[in-house]
Amino acid sequence: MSSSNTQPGAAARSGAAAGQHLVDHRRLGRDLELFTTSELVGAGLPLWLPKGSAVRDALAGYIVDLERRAGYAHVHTPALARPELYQRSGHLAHYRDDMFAPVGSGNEELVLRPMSCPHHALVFAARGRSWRELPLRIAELATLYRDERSGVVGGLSRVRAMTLNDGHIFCAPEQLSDEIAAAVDLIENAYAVLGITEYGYRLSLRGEGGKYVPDDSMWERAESQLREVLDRRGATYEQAQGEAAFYGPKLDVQVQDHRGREETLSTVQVDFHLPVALGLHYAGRDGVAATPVVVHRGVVSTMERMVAHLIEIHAGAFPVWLAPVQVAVLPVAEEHDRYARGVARHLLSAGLRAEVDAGERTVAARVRTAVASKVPYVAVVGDRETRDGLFGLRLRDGRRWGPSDVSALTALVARVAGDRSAGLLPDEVSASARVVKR
Ligand code: TSB
Ligand code: ZN
Repeated sequence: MSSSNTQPGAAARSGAAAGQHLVDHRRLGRDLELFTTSELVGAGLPLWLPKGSAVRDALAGYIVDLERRAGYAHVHTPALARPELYQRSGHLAHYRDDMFAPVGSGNEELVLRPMSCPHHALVFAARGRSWRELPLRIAELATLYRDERSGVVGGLSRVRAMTLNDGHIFCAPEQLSDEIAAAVDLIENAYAVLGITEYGYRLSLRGEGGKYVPDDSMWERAESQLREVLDRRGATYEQAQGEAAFYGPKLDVQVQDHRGREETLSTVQVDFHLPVALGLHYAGRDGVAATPVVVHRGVVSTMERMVAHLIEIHAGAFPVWLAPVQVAVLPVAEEHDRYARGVARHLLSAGLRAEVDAGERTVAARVRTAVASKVPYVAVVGDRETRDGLFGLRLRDGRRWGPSDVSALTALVARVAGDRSAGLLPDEVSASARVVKR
């Protein structure tokens, strides 16, 4: 696997060799109360706790906003469909092993979808389309179900019910390479904001056997389009036979987990098959009906796999905008509770995530808990703070900022979160003398 290989000729080196020591997200997920599992629910079916859900919702909000700005239209489609849809799309012939058995409802059978592409194709086909509407970019945070073997599921990274940051671009053949490149740009932008620096590209090609739709010329065209985009960027990439989707080759973004095992995070896939299988058409410039090409892409993967990876690379110390609790407010004694709650309410009403820890334990013990939970900012309020209305923040990295009034502190945290900055203080504040090392 190569590292940050957007640079031409970047040396192939593994994330582990580059010095990344990742922590098992399952352990951190439990310790930080992000998610849990229950035998009563089943293997590969994690329950997101409030703190994990806060991280996930921040991620989802970010990616939906990024897509909207990139010209995507978001839809909502059901996680069920009649088997006939998956018969026609080819999933039942080529992807059945990964699908749950149909569920009955009276005398009608329905399948839990393993992918949302057929549904999005029907969004395309909701009415006649013209070449003027292309590329039509349809996106959804799509809930999918895959019957992964219970032996291979674990934590959040491989699950059986998942929500994919999914999107399908319906375009004319001559728009294909620009759309692939734009999807790769979105991935690189998102990785920069999420703090993902160790990754490599993989061109996933078909292998032997009947897993793949036949039609050699289609596979060759799709593969050469992906190669052209990678080459144009000067990116290095690995190739893997037998890792394609059944409908076409993929440009996969590979990362490593805490065990050094490689997994696919983002993906961009070229598909000439689905539009034919579902009879998609648009009126071409010359008035003649033409068949679109589909680009399938997942920018930040499934919420499950991406949050697992973010937990591991940040060791639970998420950037402020993703942190489940952004500010912990600790009253020194009972008489400071009211004031502390007012501070938290002020932060909450500014859209921030704040929590009051007014437990029995000493302030020092509660500070230690907040630090162990990787909370970016801790505000301790005692006599002086309550009297003057001025207080300081202890930063996760050991620095301090303040004292200042609640409005200024709220504005500071809101700005760091709103900018989705990697750091804990805006640059010009960070440089100021009011920041002292502990
Ligand atoms: C991108 N039809 C395409 C879609 O339009 C698709 O479903 N591709 S996929 O099968 O490759 O899945 C997309 C991404 O979902 C993968 O790259 C991977 O990051 C993630 N994913 C796949 N299976 C699981 C799983 N069992 N648990 C968590 N995430 C998964
Ligand atoms: Zn798809």
